[in-house]
Amino acid sequence: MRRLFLIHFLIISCGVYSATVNKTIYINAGQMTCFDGNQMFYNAFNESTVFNNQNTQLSIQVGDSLLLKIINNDSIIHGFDIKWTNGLNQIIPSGDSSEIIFSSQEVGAFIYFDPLNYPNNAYVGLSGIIAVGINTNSYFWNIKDHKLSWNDTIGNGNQVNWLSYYPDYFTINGKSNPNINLDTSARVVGNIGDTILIFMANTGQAEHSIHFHGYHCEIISSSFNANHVGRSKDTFPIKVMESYVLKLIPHQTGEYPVHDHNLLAITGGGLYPFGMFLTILIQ
Ligand SMILES: [Cu+2]
Repeated sequence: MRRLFLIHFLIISCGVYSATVNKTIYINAGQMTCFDGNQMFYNAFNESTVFNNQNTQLSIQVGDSLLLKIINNDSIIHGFDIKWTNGLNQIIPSGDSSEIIFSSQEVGAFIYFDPLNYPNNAYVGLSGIIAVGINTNSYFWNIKDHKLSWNDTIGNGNQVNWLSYYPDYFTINGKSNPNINLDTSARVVGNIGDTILIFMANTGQAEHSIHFHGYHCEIISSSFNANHVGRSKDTFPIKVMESYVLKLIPHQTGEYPVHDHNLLAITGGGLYPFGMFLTILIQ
């Protein structure tokens, strides 16, 4: 009751609508099962102590405050940070927790991740998206690449040589084709004229290039190149830890593919087309 009153007071006194969003996420360890049944060591930020290889999608409005509690449910020390912010860097021992407050005055796709032992902990799963400025037609693509044999190596506490990284599994929101089309937070379904927002981040360790068939999108936020905002294109190169917010206003009906133009990333375990491949359905 007191908190509600406080929020109303803030709204009135500031003259803008802003809210505090409370969330708790858990750092879990587990196994990711690939489309072909292969398994690899994995970590993720989940909404409960039950492991799931899809990181929690966090979403707020411009000006909102995200009050985030991070609980380390893993057996080793972890960290927490948000890319392109200063001073948040947290260290969280096993069984311990930390709280942070995050807000942004601009639309954006912010990457939250574990900065410890970088990039190993972020690579084995601990990297997700905070979407700022969502609308009712918002979708989220957390893009990751994996080298199956390396995840267990890292999970066992050993080092890998990133100069020889050659990934063999590729996921969006922890899923690959065809399962990614079943993820309603990822697969765009809409109508002509809708204003659709796509919050996209590359939290893997390889570069990608996302190609839309049938439609162009306008960049409304770019983490690496602010001067690219306003560009309308159908292909979006996305570097490691880069993010975009894209606006899509469909002009035609149909079902069109979206995929990585690096065709390696449309494979899984060497098999095509079990990687970064989904479709957009406009009715
Ligand atoms: Cu293409």
